Amino acid sequence: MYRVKQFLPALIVALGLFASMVYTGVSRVRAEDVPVIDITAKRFAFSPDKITLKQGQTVKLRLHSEDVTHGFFLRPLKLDEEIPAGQTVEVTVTPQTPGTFTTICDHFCGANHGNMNMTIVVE
Ligand SMILES: [Cu+2]
Repeated sequence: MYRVKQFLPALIVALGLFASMVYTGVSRVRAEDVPVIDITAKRFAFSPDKITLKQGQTVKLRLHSEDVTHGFFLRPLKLDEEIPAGQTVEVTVTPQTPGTFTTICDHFCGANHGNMNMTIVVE
């Protein structure tokens, strides 16, 4: 009995580690398995201007600004990114609702800013 008590804390830690490893393996998509979609922002358009995602499939969006700071906003997909001038930001998204959505640039970037958008289709 004495020995069991002595090793109990170590046993609990080991079980916890094991459980967290299993949990991580089940719930997370491994980073290298996530498809990457490159999107370029440049006054006053996104390129490509339309992408299609699969419901429930995680993708990484790599957003790059070729000129000034742009926004990337789409409430239904909980996307609200700022793409700083000349920089690249990454955001992971797992769309849950099928539909056709319009992502807008919500960071004023010039005269034609209001027309800067792209379509994300979730099927
Ligand atoms: Cu813009």
